[in-house]
Amino acid sequence: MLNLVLFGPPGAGKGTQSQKLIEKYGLIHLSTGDLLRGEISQGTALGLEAKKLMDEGLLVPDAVVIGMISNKLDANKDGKGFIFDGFPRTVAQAEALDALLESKKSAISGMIALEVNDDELERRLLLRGKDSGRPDDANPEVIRKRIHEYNSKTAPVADFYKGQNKFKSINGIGTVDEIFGAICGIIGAWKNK
Ligand code: B4P
Repeated sequence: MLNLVLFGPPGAGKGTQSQKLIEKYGLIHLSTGDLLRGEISQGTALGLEAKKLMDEGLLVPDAVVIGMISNKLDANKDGKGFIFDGFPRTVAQAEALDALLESKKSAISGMIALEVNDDELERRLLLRGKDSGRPDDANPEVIRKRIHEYNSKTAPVADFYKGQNKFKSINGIGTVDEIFGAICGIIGAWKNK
């Protein structure tokens, strides 16, 4: 089973690369951002609570996203593995994910981080905001808040996986295919271990 955490700041290209990885490896894609946007579009109580925070560029509470991921793991027991996209975003989420997987006799294979500088992130997200309709992509102030949340709460998650010897990082600037090639190289090395 291949359980991959795709990591990086907002706009690093996690969602973009996930689409290509699903096709190549047949993995199940678990994006907490997509799951939360699904709750918002259905108008659930969870979605209404999440929307306020997301529109401000803030993280949603750990218990909410951990509960969503737990449900999805239970609903997809027989897959070839998972891509965790945008999750875990805090150390508490990383610890909870380890415990959830351990209870299913599984584990994270590794984390791959996409490195992109702040100016490029802001450029990409503002560009996407022009036609995505995502309120959190439309406003430079909200984008900067998301990057700040990443640096203060999410970046430490990399140390969590470094401590387990499961961390790799690559340059997230380049063509989508170049970056995909670098990710596949790392996965290939894990599979041959
Ligand atoms: P997410 O939905 O996870 O989104 P993201 O971080 O903005 O984007 P991603 O890195 O996937 O970028 P993408 O490939 O789309 O989070 C949204 C919000 O949800 C968070 O701010 C938070 O409030 C909440 N949330 C989600 N998960 C949470 C959690 N676990 N805990 C708490 N809160 C949570 O790429 C971006 C753009 O760049 C696209 O337009 C793409 O076309 C472009 N791009 C991609 N690769 C490129 C390349 N190589 N060159 C040029 N452009 C590229």
